[in-house]
Amino acid sequence: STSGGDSSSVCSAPFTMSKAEEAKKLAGRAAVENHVRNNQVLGIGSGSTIVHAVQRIAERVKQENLNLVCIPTSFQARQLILQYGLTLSDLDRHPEIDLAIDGADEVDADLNLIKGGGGCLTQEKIVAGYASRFIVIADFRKDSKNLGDQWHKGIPIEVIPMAYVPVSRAVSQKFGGVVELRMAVNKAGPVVTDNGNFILDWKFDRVHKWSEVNTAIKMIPGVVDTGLFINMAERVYFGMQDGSVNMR
Ligand code: ABF
Repeated sequence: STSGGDSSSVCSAPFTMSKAEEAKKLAGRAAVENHVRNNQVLGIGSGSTIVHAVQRIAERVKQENLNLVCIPTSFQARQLILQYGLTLSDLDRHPEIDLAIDGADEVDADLNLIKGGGGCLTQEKIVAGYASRFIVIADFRKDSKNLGDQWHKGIPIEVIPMAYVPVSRAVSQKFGGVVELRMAVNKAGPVVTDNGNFILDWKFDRVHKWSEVNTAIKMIPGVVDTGLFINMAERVYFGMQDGSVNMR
C-alpha cells in the first residue's frame, strides 16, 4: 500500500509503532480472533493492515493446528501468504470462500467502502464478492460519515490501458469532478496493476448515490472495476487511538 507516511511516526523512536500502526494491529488481530475458525477458506486482502491479520492467522495455525486455505487478492497478498507459511490456493480450486478479510481507505456510516488506494481493487472485489462473509479492518483514520470526508485521493477506477482517455472524459462529463491517471512515484509512467491495467483516480466534487454511480461507471466501456465497495462489508473493525477496537 502507498498509504504510509504517518506524520506521527516521524519523530518517534526507532521500532516504536505509530498510533495508526498500533490501531491497524488491534483491528487485524481482533477480526482474526472473532471470525477465523478451523477448516475455513480465507480471502486475504492487500495493504498494510492485513499484514497484522496474517501474522495472527499464522500464530493461530501453529498454536491451534488450524487447517486453513488462503486465496490472495493481489501479488502482495500472495507473497504474504507464502512468507507466513500459510496454504496458498485459488478460486479454481476454492470458488467459495468462507471469510474474506481486507483493509480499506475509507468506510462510511453504512459500511460502504473506498478501496484501491494501494493499487489493488479488482481482485479484492472478486474475492470479497465470492466470500460468504466480508470483514474489513482499519485504523481510526478511515472512519467516516460520508465517503470523501476523510479520504481525499478520490475513487480508484481500474481501466484497460487503451481506454484511459475516453473513460476519464466519460466519468468527468457524466459525474463531474476531476479524473487523474495514477502515476508511479517516480513519475516515469503510469501505475500498472496486478492485472496489467491502469488506475484512474476520480476526485468527485459532490456526494452521489454511490450504488447508482458505481453501476453506471462499471458500464463505461474500458472500465474493469471501481474501488467502490457498496453493500459488501458485513462488519468493520476500527483500531482506535486509545487502544480499543470499535466494531460497526
Ligand atoms: C488495499 O490496500 C486497497 O484496497 C486499500 O486501498 C488499501 C488498504 O491499505 P492499508 O491497510 O495499508 O490502509 O487493500
